[in-house]
Amino acid sequence: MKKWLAFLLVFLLLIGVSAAAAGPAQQDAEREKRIAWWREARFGMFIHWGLYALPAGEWNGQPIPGIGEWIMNRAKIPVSQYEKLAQQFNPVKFNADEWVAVAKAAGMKYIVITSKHHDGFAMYGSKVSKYNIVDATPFHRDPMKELAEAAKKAGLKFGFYYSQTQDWHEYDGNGNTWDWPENDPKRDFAKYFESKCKPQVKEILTGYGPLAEVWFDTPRNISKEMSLELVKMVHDLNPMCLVDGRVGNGVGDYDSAGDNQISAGNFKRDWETPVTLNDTWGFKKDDHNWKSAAVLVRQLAQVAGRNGNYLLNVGPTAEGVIPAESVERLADVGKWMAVNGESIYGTSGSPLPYDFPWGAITVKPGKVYLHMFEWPSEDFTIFGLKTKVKTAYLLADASHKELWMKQEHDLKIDHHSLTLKLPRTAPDAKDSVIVLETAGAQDWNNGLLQQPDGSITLPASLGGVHAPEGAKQELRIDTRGVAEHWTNPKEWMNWEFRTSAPGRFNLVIVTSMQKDARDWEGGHDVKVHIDGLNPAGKDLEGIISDDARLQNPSNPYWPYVESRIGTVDLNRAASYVLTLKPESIEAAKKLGFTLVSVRLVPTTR
Ligand code: JFZ
Repeated sequence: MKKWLAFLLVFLLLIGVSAAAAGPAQQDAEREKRIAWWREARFGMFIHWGLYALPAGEWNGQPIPGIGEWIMNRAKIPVSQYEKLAQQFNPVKFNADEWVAVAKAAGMKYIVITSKHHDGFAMYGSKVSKYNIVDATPFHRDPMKELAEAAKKAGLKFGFYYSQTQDWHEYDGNGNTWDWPENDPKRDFAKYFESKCKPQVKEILTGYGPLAEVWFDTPRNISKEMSLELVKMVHDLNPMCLVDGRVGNGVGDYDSAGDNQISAGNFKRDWETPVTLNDTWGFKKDDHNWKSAAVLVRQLAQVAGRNGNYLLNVGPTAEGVIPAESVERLADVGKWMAVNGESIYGTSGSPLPYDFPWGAITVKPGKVYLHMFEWPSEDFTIFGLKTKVKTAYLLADASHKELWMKQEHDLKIDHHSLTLKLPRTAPDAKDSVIVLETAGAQDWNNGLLQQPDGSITLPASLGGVHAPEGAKQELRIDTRGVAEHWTNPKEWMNWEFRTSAPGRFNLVIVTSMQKDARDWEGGHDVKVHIDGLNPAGKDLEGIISDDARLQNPSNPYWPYVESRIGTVDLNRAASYVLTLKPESIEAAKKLGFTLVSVRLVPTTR
């Protein structure tokens, strides 16, 4: 064989081997490229639009509880009746440019819209199934083509939601147990996956321009092989297209929080939370429980402060109109973003692993953004920033007039503090942003520190979790930062923390209720021991009781409960270790000890 030919064959073989064996490092490099725009964007529009907008939460004259897009499931509407909705679906007021303009005015950088939700109806011109908006409705247009083009024209990224497992229109799909028995052995999900799911995913990937992401949902019992197959299909057809975490089995490009869930802890990972403007994704004519612009802005800042993306949903009507209340609130958020967007776009999460009662922190190289939800009535102090602050100013002040500040380092206890004098009134009651410009890379003391208000918060998400020697640990901290499956009193937690202002403290334990305050379990008998007291104090013991309710700043659907355990003297500025050991845990409801945090609050407050 000619030498050049042999060389060429070896060269091609080497390329083939290296490409096939793209190891984790290369996959990571590709993901870093793919996700760069998404980290910059931080804020997107979710759109749930489908046949369910017609009944709009009512069926046979009866209101159907729950989220609007689940009406077929909640009212157990047979396919034969539900599919008739297609004949009435004619969104003549749909205007793609208007929808995109609402997103752009809000400061949103990407749009993700339902191409096929659990009801099985395709909102785009599918060749795989006639059950779609072009073939089965009097509209006969493909609104997804119009929306994809409008988004591109406006410079917004565009992606599709696709329900890869649930399909209540199909015998072999998952989830319809009212037309066909759930355990019918002839139902074949693999057949559905091959004949509808994959071909439709290919359609949305190839028919609407380069997608920014495919947002899969409710993986349920899908196999890891199937999840990986979907990821491979997306990345083979469009290497720059992101796949969300709900593709299942932990193989998405980023993590997906539960609906309206604002994650806590491990700030370094990429994650996104989908949030409703009211209490439903799909339009419901009687859902008027709209979140205020202040709640939306604060949630956006809270999520960005935890290194996440905020995907805020609108549910257009069957006529193709985004409800006025949604448009109004998004416009208010957009006014805030027009002034403060720099503190959200392209930022990373707070370097400090705990929350602040006053707001949230986002950072960029050389800048710290303090999001003040509560405006201090006196000087404002923050602990833990070691890096020199060159200047501080209000982001809303175009002149960047410098704020008076004092930065100190108490060498005796290695304690860093920064104090700012602020104007009497907040520039924006929703969230006023203070900018700290720092010299060089920021260095923080990210341990658990006593705060300027004297309080000390020990979050469950930052505690040491311990199980008895050799036993399988059940207690785990979920993405909300709440302890779950803590039903074994032999499992315990501890935290190391530091004080800078000695004193007497009320010891309070915060636990979480479950969604919509539907459930909570108290009565646990807990013991608290603190190492580092001099002289050594006695242990505290108390019962987790519903002494007070706390609004959960991260999520209005999951309220907190405060239980007072006792008082303790921390009479030195020092490091301590607090150990929390249950004597007994009530678990009749299988919820157990849903710890959120242990708090030490000065008795003088
Ligand atoms: C799913 C859908 O069922 C729902 O209709 C909507 O599209 C929403 C965005 O996603 O609902 C979920 C999915 C996951 C969780 C909760 C609701 N979860 O992980 O807690």
